[in-house]
Amino acid sequence: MEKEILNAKKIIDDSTNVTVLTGAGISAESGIPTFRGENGLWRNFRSEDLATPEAFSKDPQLVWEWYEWRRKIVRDAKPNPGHYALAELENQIPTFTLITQNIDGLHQLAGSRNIIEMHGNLWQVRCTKCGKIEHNHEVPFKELPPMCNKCNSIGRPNIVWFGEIIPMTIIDSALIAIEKCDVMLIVGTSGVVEPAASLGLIAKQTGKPVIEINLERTPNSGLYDLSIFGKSGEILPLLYSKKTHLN
Ligand code: BJW
Ligand code: ZN
Repeated sequence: MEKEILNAKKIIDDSTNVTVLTGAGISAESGIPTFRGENGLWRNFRSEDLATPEAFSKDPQLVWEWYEWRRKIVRDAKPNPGHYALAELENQIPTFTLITQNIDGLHQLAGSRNIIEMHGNLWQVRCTKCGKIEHNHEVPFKELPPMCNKCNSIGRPNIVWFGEIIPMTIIDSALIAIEKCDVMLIVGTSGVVEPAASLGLIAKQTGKPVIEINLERTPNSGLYDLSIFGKSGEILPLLYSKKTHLN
């Protein structure tokens, strides 16, 4: 593993434009359950049963209770060394883009700035009728489901569910970041949910080196230039040179 880490470090050191894609694995060491691990279950429901517009139409209360449970976990969580390492990398590299599938906001808390949230944000509620988006940090909610303060219709999480389309502006920004980067890092994602799963492959097809950091192999592992298996909170801090801003 030491050899892979040195190789990855060299590629990153030689880069002036880095794009990173993160998934639930980077927040695992902060105590936030991943989706496809055994800890990803809530009351015996899988995320695929709850993160859909159909589940919300059928039982909005149930879906909101799931999100309320997750909001409590995230409220009590702190960024871990993996999040901080990416924030530090952003300080050291002239152009840096962080594409995340996570909705937990821990990258922002760690200090990352240029972030593209592909799947939305846990702290935003969107009105199902007028579309107004409100920031809401209540845990627990004063009323569940939360209602729109403009038109009093039911609110939903401002999150992209299965079968829903990610706004084109977000996909475009992610593709531009990939097109312009010198290297792409893929951290803590199982690589099964599209379209995020294809981003690393797009980078690869356009000739960019792609480095994966994941606890275990994924279906895409063999396709990348370098795979480093282990905890992202332990590996990411090893991947950048500890430069001061003066040199
Ligand atoms: C560690 C670690 C440590 C642990 N250190 N690592 C093409 C083919 C087939 C299907 C589709 C397709 N295109 C679209 C689809 C349908 C669907 C899809 O992809 N389904 C698949 C399951 C097959 N995609 C969609 O519906 C998307 N919409 C779309 O494409 O619209 C157009 C369209 C619509 C309909 C048909 C066709 C086209 C929208 C996807 C939205 C995903 N939303 C979710 C949930 C909502 C958010 C929420 O409530 O949180 O987002 S799903 C869930 O999975 C969540 C995550 O962001 C996402 C990805 O999961 P992630 O991050 O990879 O987590 P895990 O748990 O899977 O993996 C964690 C990894 O970390 C593991 O590998 C561990 O080993 C590792 N790990 N500890 C490092 N310490
Ligand atoms: Zn409204």
